[in-house]
This record gives sequence, C-alpha cells and structure tokens, in this order.
Amino acid sequence: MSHISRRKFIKFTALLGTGIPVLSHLKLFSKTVSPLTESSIPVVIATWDRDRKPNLKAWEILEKGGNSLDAVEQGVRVAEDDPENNSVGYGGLPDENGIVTLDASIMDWRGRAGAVAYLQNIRNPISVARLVMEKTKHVMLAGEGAKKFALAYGFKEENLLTEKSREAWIKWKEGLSKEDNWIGSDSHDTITMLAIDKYGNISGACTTSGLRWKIHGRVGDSPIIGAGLYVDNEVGAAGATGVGETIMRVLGSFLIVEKMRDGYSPQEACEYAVRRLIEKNKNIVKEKFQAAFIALNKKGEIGAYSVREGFDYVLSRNGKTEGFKSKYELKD
Ligand code: SD4
Repeated sequence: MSHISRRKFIKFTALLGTGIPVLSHLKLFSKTVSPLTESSIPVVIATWDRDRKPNLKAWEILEKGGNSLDAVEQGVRVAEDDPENNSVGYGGLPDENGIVTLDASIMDWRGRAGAVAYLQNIRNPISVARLVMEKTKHVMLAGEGAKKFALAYGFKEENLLTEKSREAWIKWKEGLSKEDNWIGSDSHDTITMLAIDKYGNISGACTTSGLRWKIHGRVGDSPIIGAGLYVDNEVGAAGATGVGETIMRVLGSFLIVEKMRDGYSPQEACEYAVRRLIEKNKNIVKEKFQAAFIALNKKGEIGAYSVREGFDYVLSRNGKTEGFKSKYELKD
C-alpha cells in the first residue's frame, strides 16, 4: 500500500547498518514479495497493514507461551481501542444515521464460536463475542440483547462516535449525492486475525464497524461464522475483509478451510475463494468493490489474496512483524 522510493530504501537500509534502533512496529513499507511457502509456528497474520501493534500484542502473548485464543482477542482489541482506526470499535465510522454499530466473531481450536452483531455503545465487541462463546450455549447475540449481555458482564456503555468520525459523517451527509456508492468505497481496515500457537492450536478473531454509511440495521460478513471467519483446528483458519455482501454470498472463509482440507495450500485456497467470489458477484464487479482473504494452516503456512490491488496484511513469525502486499486477481 505504502510506497517507498529506491533512494529512501537505500537510506533506510543504511540506517539499519548504523545500529540506530529501528522499531520493528513502525510502518515503513509493505514488502511486495510475501513468504507464502515458509512454514513455522507460532504465526500471527492479520488483515491490513495500517498498524502493526495488534500483531505485536498477539505475538507478545504467543512468545510467552500463551494460547492463540488470548492472542487474537487481545491483538484485535488494540484496533478496537484505537480512535484512529475508523473501521473498528471506538472511532469507527457510523451508518447512514450517524450510529456506530459493531460486528465481531471469534473461534478457537476446540471448535467453539461466538459472535455479536449490530452491537452499539460497547467498545470491545470481540470480548463480548468471546463471552458469548464461553458463557452461553449460543453462538451469536445481536443488538439490544447483545448490549444487555455485555453490561451484565461489566462492560461500560460509552459513545463510540469520535468527533473526527462525526465530522466525516456530516461531510458525507452534505455531499450525499456524490458519495452514495459505498460498495466502491475504500472504507476498510477491518481487522481479522488468525494465529497458531506453539502447541499447534489455531484461533481467529474478526471485528469491525462495518461499511461506513451503511443502511441502519445492516450486518456484514464479520460476525457470520464461515463468512468473515472460520477455524477448524484439524485443517487451518481463514478470515475476510472487504464488502461483506460479496463475502457472505460465497461463505468465503468456510470455503477456504474446506479447500485446505482437500489439500490446497492456504494461498491456493485463498485464490480459489476470490475467483469464486468474483464469479458469484459478477453483476457488481464494475462497481470496483474490494474483498480479500487471509488463511493459515496447521504447518504455519499462510495465504492472502484479494479481488483488486491495494490489500495488504501483517505477518508475525520468527520474532519479526512485517507488512506485505497481497497478490490480487483483477488488474483493472
Ligand atoms: C463488512 N467486511 O462489514 C466488513 C467491512 C470491512 O474493511 O472489511 N472493512 O462488510
């Protein structure tokens, strides 16, 4: 996504040689070539290279011998708490009525799943999703019920619409006729994170404020098990980002895990799912929507693929956290 000139790159590598400390979490550039064939565990992979702190948090937990469920939950909470991430949690862009509504899902290696949809005024939907998974016999709670459940577990009600997001919404309202088309919008940065811990156990988490300016009441792919996220510890995990409607139509994350079960590598499975998604959303391809998948298997191999150029992801392994540009299908 970000670009670095050759000269800047030379300067930067020279800096590395001087011994001047360069913080590994600083976003300098996303590499073009991704290490798709490497395998090692633990591994953490997350959508969008906008901030590497969520990965670093997850990695810190795994490095200390923590499990993948704690890693992905704590990792994506960093994005939920970040007011500058306007696609997730606090600071997320609102729907057409100026209301922030959140979707999230979580799965672990035991095959457990939890989700919340259309949740309002609670900053960390991923932790509510985890509680749904751990404390109830259900998989998903939505709206008022999800909020009441969260409050009963001690979550605090708060206003999630930051001044910056409110201003962006007002600006959109004023120019409604021009920016009406949210499908083609570059509204992204939803975080889906997959991790395998040193015990070989896989978990995943996905959290979002959904598409900006969506119709009030709209729920995307992120809380739908199998669409925004799927984990099967015998095989691997997959997660999505992008226009949720296109992902839901093919149950993309489930599809990827099933292809891996059939012997596809994570990369082959992501490419297969993106092609299926394009095929099944042919009628809106001209609207230039984006959708992307990441995947991880039991060996710690990863995959990433998107409909169009522009998707990137963050990978942590062997103590390093780096951003990579994803390969993509449509060269338009
Ligand atoms: C949704 N998939 O609600 C989410 C949006 C997204 O980066 O991924 N944005 O459709």
